Amino acid sequence: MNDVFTRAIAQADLKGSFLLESDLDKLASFAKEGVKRLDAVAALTNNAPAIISDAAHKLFAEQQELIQPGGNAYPHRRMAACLRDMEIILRYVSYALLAGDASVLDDRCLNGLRETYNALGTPTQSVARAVQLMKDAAMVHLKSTANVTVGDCSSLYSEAATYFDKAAASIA
Ligand code: PEB
Repeated sequence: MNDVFTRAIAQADLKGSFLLESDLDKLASFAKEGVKRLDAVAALTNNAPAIISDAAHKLFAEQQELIQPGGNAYPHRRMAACLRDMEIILRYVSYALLAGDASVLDDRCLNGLRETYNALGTPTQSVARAVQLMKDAAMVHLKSTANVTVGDCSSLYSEAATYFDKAAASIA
């Protein structure tokens, strides 16, 4: 598992070099913007139940066959597994956003996940759609200015979006 610091070190070490000034500039900006990042991670963490239930309601409204007999989210045991999976994916997205690096999401969550779903008979397109719907719900909370100092967080929004997109693309 990497974060922006360990990744910079690994890349410099591969070349046997000190960190370049440009590397240090990037790390300085990561540190300077750190409070924004922590606020963004807190927005995902504190609103996780709302993000998951909002996305799940939309998914099951769009794809009602999932919750009917024979559907992959029927009966309650499978519904519970589905909501749990959404929570796991959101949790790893929040870790990636904290680290500023997708490796924790890749290595501990997405690696082999599509194959797992294929083996379970869980429709991968539906899981990918659930992730996209979580992204939409998460963006509303990320962009909320309640209880935070208002600033320019556009690069954090797009970074967070890339983690959701990566998860959806790797499952679909
Ligand atoms: C991945 N999901 C399920 C299983 C596993 C995962 C390993 C099988 C074992 C179990 O049931 O616990 N586990 C999960 C994950 C990690 C992990 C992400 C990452 C570290 O360790 N069904 C739907 C929806 C979708 C869904 C489309 C969006 O109709 C999910 C939610 N996952 C779903 C369901 C099951 C499951 C298991 C329904 C149960 C399938 C079954 O038992 O038939």
